[in-house]
Amino acid sequence: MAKFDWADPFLLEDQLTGDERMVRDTAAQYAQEKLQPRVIEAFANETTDTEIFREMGALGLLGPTIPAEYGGVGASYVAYGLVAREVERVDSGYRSMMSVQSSLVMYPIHAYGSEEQRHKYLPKLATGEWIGCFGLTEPDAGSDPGAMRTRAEKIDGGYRISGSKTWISNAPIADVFVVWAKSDAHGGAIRGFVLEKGMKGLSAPKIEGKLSLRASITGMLMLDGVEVGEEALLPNVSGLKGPFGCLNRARYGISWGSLGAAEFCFHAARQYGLDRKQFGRPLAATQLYQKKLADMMTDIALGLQASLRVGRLMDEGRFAPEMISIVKRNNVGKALDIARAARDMHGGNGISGEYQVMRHAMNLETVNTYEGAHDVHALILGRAITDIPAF
Ligand code: TGC
Ligand code: FAD
Repeated sequence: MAKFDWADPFLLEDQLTGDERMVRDTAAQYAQEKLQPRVIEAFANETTDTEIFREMGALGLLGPTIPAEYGGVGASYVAYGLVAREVERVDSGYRSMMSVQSSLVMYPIHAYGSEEQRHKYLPKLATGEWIGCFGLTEPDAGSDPGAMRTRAEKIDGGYRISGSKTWISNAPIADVFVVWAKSDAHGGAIRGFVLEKGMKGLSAPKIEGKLSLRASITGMLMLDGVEVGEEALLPNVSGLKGPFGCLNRARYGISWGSLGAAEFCFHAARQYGLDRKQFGRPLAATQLYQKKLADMMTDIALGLQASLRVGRLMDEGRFAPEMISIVKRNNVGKALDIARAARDMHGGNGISGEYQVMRHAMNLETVNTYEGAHDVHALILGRAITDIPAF
């Protein structure tokens, strides 16, 4: 019989390859040694340290699944998920910075871009010298991106892009902007364009005063007749399946990342319950406290197994987007419940920045909404089950 390990109930460790463990260990060491000491202040002061991109790039953590020829390390999707878990164990905002760069900027340039675009952008995005953002959401088109109003109008030698995007991670500090717009020249189909900082008519003001993801900067994109050449168009995809192809990768990473945040909260609540005495005994000696810990451990263990399975299927090219909806929706929802419970189990200390559980809970509120809100993923699954779109 095996000895039970409460921190790894189903021996996830045994199911990873040596390469996957090596990437995970690199990310874990970086996250604990370099990110953890900065995060409490960064969240409190709402500051984003752009040096983080360079540090992650130097360790191969940006776009790890991209082939080496373009600056990536050709890692598996399981390894990518493990990196997200370690980074988000510290803060969802740091994982956000990394996953936008990897899944929402480098992935589309690699998957849908021309050879020139790949060589121009990917190596500098991989090192973190350039920062990227992904503009899909608009003030009047969030869960329903097909209703976007941003337009690309054909002009001599290129396009003129007009519209606005909102809630765009990394936008105010971005050098490279992957922007989705309805293109008149392509029958109104949604097409992707790669824009660059400094283009006339392009601005990215910061959204101030967020109570969530405060260590990750968010902005709007104002596109006031931005003129680009033909070379800015991503040539190899047309329609909503372009942005959704990117979202599949980012949502999958979030399914792992959110459980990293949940593990932090679970471990913190366990330790707090062992240390803190009330009524003459540790809180962890009470039945209610133990039940909460048992629920946390169970949900994390089941969620990690599910994400590992989806990651393996992605690596084999056998995934369906609905599988990703299951793990994104379930794991983020469970992580949010766990973070809220951990906050409660810390009593008054739970609201202080020092104990960190409330920061995770506040962050996970965003994670539950972006990349497809919790209920929108229920509707994606409902459509798959019934064949009836109920959006
Ligand atoms: P629908 O009719 O379902 O599909 C339109 C076309 O897209 C294809 N498609 C997909 N392709 C690949 N992967 C997927 N997951 C796909 N889902 C759909 C589909 O086959 C079809 O292709 P074609 O060739 O037939 O045209 O489109 P709909 O308009 O009915 O969509 C409904 C719904 C709810 C599924 C969708 O709109 C949705 O997912 N809404 C949520 C929006 C969302 O997730 N936004 C995220 C913005 S980015 C972000 O939040 C980044 S945060 C990053 C961070 O900081 O970490
Ligand atoms: P809405 O679509 O208005 O939804 C509001 C509520 O209504 C939700 O609870 C939703 O579940 C529910 N709802 C919607 N439709 C239905 C329906 N048919 N039936 C039942 N309920 C429904 N976007 C980007 O493009 N790039 C980014 O980098 C990016 N980063 C972000 C960073 C942060 C910090 C935040 C907060 C958001 C970010 N987003 C980004 C935007 C994010 O993807 C959207 O907020 C999300 O898709 C939801 O859209 P919405 O906010 O317009 O909400």
